Amino acid sequence: MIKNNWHFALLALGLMLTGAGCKTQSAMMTTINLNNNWTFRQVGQTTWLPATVPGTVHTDLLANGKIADPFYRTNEKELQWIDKANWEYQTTFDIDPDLLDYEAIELECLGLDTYADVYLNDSLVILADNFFVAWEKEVKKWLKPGINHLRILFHSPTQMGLQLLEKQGYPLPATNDQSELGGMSDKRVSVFMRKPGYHFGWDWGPRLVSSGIARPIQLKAWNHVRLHEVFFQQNSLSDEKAQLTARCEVESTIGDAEALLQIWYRDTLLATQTVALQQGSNEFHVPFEIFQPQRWQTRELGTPFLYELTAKLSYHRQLSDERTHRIGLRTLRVVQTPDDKGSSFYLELNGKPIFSKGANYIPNDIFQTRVTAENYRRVIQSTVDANMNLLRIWGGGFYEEDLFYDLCDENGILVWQDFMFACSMYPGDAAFLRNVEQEAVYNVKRLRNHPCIALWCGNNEIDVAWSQYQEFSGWGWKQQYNNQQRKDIWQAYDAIFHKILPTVVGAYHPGIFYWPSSPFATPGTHATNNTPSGDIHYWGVWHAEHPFTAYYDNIGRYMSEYGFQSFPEWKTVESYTEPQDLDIESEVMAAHQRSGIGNLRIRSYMQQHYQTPSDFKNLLYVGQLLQAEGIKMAIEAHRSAMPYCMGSLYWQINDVWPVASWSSTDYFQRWKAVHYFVKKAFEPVITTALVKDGQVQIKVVSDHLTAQEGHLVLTLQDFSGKVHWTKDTLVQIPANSAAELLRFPIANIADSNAVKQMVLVVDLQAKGQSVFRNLVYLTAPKNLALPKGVAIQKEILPTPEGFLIRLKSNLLGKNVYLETPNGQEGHFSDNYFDLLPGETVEVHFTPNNHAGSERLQWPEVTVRTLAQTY
Ligand code: BMA
Repeated sequence: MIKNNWHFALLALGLMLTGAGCKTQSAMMTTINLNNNWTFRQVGQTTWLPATVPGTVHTDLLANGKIADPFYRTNEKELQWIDKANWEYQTTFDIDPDLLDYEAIELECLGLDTYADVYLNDSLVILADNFFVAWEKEVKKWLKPGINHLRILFHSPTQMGLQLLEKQGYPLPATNDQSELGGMSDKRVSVFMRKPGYHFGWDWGPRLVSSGIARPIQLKAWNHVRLHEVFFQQNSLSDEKAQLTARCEVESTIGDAEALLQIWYRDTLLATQTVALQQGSNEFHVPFEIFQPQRWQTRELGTPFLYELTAKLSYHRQLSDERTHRIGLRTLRVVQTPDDKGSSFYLELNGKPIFSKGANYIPNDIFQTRVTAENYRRVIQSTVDANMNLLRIWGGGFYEEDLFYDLCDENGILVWQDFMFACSMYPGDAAFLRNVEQEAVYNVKRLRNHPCIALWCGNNEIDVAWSQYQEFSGWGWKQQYNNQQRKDIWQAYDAIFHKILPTVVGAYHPGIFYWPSSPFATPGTHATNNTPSGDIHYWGVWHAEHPFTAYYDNIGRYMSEYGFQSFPEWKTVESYTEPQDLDIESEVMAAHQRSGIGNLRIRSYMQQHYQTPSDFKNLLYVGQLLQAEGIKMAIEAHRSAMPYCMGSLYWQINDVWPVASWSSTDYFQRWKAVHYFVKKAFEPVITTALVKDGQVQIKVVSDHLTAQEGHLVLTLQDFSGKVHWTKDTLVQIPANSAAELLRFPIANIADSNAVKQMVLVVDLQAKGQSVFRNLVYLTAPKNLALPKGVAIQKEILPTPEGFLIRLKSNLLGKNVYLETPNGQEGHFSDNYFDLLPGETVEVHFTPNNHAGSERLQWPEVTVRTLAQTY
């Protein structure tokens, strides 16, 4: 079946074009790219239309004007026929007669979605049934000089699913599969196939079940030997040296011969070894050392240093093949030490415990083939800019493109990598389990050279949903089955998540941590909101309508999920609506709100915290503030519980389409208010203030590895800037931990009438400089007597990168919201912030796609504040 590391498929060798294919060639190896000249049609139709590869049926139909934009209004509903049909794709390519002189020629399909029969010159060469792997087949005997024909038949994934469901004999839980919308009544077929779960709908995503050529296709021709795969395995690491082994997989068409393997760090030869080749697959281990190694670090610890290492394979004194990987040298452990409460759960990087600051990550588009390199750069830049050090790739999407991991490696972002299983139970027949195993081997091998990979996790929320060890916990799934079915379903779970996946991880990525499910506590127990071990998904705020302050009462060792929804900003809503749709309950807005309780929850929390605006655009804005305040409180709660709690990953950083969701940046990668709030809450040193039961409790949190002395300067001022009370306290800022600094009754500083016109400025200073400032209100925003007559002066000046916007207000400007309604699209360095009276704030505006040289369109910037919505 599988499976090549396609990352380095296109070697930096000479480039020439031939026919449809683009050819990369050396004496020993040629790669011909087959991504051109494709056409497609629905099986049974006569007309072939141009297709893009990689791509999907939906995007090809769209490009040909055959369907309307699936994201616009309720168009998604009209497109459900697409997944019921079979589709075929074809291309022709020219083969130079010389190519056939090569000993081996392989067809490599790096990703097929999903049930695909690949025909080369009318011979069936590949039968694919897994989205998540590459397919590789020796095809020399079917190739001919001149024109060759490649055709791929994609079977309807839903029709295939129905057959598999029938074979299973009873349905399996698949909570998020929107089968009704797909016209399939209660037949949830997503779980029977190895295809991204989110294609079938999710509570933030449309149901658009694609088919297509998901990743590039190429021919690879070679003589004698090739280096199929290299893993630079780190065996030990100290300040003096790193000991490594290059595990090289070599394929050979010859037996009883010698070849030479060399390991290079740029121009320095690190190791050389003569190896004895057997015909077929060979694995050779080449030990080598790096002295005075520089370490790969997350940003708060240092720089993410990368070593570019190359393994070179020579045969008969000629270079035959090479593989280059950028690796990072670091030690990384997940530390689970029993203590008086339970067990710790934290990442220790290079010997230092680190608090995981980050988010959950989903695919960037329902049609993943149209995510550009620029999109990947932006999502990782948003991660870095928000002071995060970890993203969790959630199990309902797909194993990401190599570029994603490259960017994480370069930027010092760790990755919690789920295997692709989420919120469902899966079949346990032999074919399915074999498929899962091959998928795991392929992806673990593909990703294991990346230093960003921190751990492998079996699945998302299945352990808690099924709840094997507590009859009346979980999501009520077990009770739907008879005893035999329950036994079989659990056996399948046990086989995948407790046997196959950990075994593959242990064999192919030794030393890395495997975690069976998220959340998970300890084997044989059921994880809850307060489990003192493992990780927790806390959804009491939102699902159970707990107040935001409950974030402080539901803290575990590692908070790997929690979240709150908001609508996207106006420009994004405008992209999918018409003026008559501008009501959150309208059919169109409801089609872009996939959580059944979404609008209800937003409204009820808004009533607790804000005055609900009647104007639609203001509702979007206040909805974003609401989400921002909630998530800020969660992060502050988690970080201030350090070192008991050592991780906070909110749900979710991105979106697959324009929608109301828990995301902090929307489908167009625009920052919501919450992303600005997260950025501040994840700063290395923060103060937190919990206002509850008539008390204010102030804590400090620091990620720095050394303790420091500082001053906590509290100033209570009214909205015109008049100071009513102030206090300066000498404080200790602890190293890599949190500490309470002060706790006092509100009544000590303001009477109950005054609180609605006061803001407590909590300024932490060290060495005479402000380190972090938190503005704390002593009552909910809806109760604040926000001043009328706020006048904000605005000055805009050009800078090399864009513009500087200087703002100054006469009175408190609460949640200043800057927009460029008609002008340049771009990014504000800060937004939705409170502007204290008399203070000057500078915000940078960076236009999108600004090359630096052209004349910039002067932005038209509007300024809004919360007071205007009341
Ligand atoms: C979490 C996730 C997702 C889901 C989200 C919002 O638990 O794992 O499955 O989309 O909640 O409901």
